[in-house]
Amino acid sequence: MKTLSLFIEITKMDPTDYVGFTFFVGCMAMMAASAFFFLSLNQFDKKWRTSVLVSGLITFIAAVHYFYMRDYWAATGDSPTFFRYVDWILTVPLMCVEFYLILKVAGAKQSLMWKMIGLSVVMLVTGYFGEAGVMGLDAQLWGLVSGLAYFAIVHEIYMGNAASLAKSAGGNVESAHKMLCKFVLIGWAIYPIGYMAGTEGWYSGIFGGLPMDVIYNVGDAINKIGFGLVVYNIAISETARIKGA
Ligand SMILES: *C/C=C(C)/C=C/C=C(C)/C=C/C1=C(C)CCCC1(C)C
Repeated sequence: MKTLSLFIEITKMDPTDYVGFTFFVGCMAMMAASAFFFLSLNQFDKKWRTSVLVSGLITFIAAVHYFYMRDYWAATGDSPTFFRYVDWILTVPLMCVEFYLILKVAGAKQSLMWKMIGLSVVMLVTGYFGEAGVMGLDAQLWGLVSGLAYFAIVHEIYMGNAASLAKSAGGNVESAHKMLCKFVLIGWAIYPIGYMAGTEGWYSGIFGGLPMDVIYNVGDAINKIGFGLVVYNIAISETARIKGA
């Protein structure tokens, strides 16, 4: 009889390793959410399937990155900054796409989507430069530029073209848009706190010492899964409305 030996390396987890723990839970949560969104697709009217599909893609892309980040952390004890930003640069623009897809029924143009995607890329690339210490500029300056791009996104969805489209659509579209706005204003504000916890600056006295990765992991769970559920909800109510009509 042949014997097969498997070499699986499993690192023991320290029960006080909250970073490792939240990476682990993050893997499961993102995976479960993806299964939930993908398996629900058939129940929606065609018009709304793409939106829920994108919700699933966001959590699925995050799940894959979380597996990498969990292993990276377990093996090195360092923050997986690179994987973190690769994840964000793929998923945050997809969240901008969600705004566009929801507002499309109200006549949103692709230019709105590209504007938001552009701003989100500026926000993330400058944030990465700050965390990675690129060009000798300090983290405070990169963080400031990133923060300005973030405010430009907030401005667009609360006071710009996106806001007026949502208002003109009314009903479910308007309330879903408002909910997503709150995720961006409150949920996304978690990230600059993580950034200030992990980099040096005037803010170090306030946020220094907080666990950056735990903050980012909590932020991701709230924003990726919660945001997806808002989209799932409008898909349900709009499907019911279309069928009833
Ligand atoms: C799923 C991942 C999401 C929703 C990530 C969002 C990330 C941000 C909103 C990051 C924002 C940042 C600032 C506003 C300033 C400091 C640098 C960043 C990149 C952490």
